[in-house]
Amino acid sequence: MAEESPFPTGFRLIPDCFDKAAQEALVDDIRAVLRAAPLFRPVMPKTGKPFSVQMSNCGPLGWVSDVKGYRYQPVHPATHAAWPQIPNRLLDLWADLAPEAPPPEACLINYYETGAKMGLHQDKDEDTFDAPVISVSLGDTATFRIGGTQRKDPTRSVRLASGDVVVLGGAARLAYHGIDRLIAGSSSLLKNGGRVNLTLRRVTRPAV
Ligand code: MD6
Ligand code: FE
Repeated sequence: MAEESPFPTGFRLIPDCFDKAAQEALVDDIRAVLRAAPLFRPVMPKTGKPFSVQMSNCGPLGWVSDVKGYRYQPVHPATHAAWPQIPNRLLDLWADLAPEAPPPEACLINYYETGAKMGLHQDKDEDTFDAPVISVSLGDTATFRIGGTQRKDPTRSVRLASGDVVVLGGAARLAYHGIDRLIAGSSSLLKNGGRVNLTLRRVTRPAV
């Protein structure tokens, strides 16, 4: 059998980091965020092609994409209101897993309906790559693909189930990664199905 490419150093998967009760509490937190900052469907820079996922954010900064490009901004693109605060449950997760890092400034909320996917990308719109990116998956299981720091590097895939946490730190901070597909009906956490992924990031360099 062909050997699988190794996970990059600094990639960490924590299965079942949130138990069922904690997942339900987190879903309630996110529903409250989305009432204030509704999901929107971003479009690709230049082409204007819509993403298959819908997005929102919480935290002082939110990641957006439109025909002008990718960027972080302090307000929702449609309502122009400041993003809601990052729920304490997620700040606690960050403090546990990245105790050395300054606090996260952005939490991107990605909502996948069945059939949605996310192409291979690097998280590189931040001013600093010192802190890790930490993600939480909720709802249907997805296949996550991860490679190296070059797009052509070999990749491998791993399933992310509800409650799983991924840390991309160290050499894996700039690893290419994406979501190939969802396994429809694999979770009953979200009443309409689908999957939510939350990614916590530090965006700015802390003042020294
Ligand atoms: C997703 N995740 O799981 C997409 N980025 O839906 C990401 O793009 C991601 O899981 C950086 C770090 C962890 C991630
Ligand atoms: Fe990412």
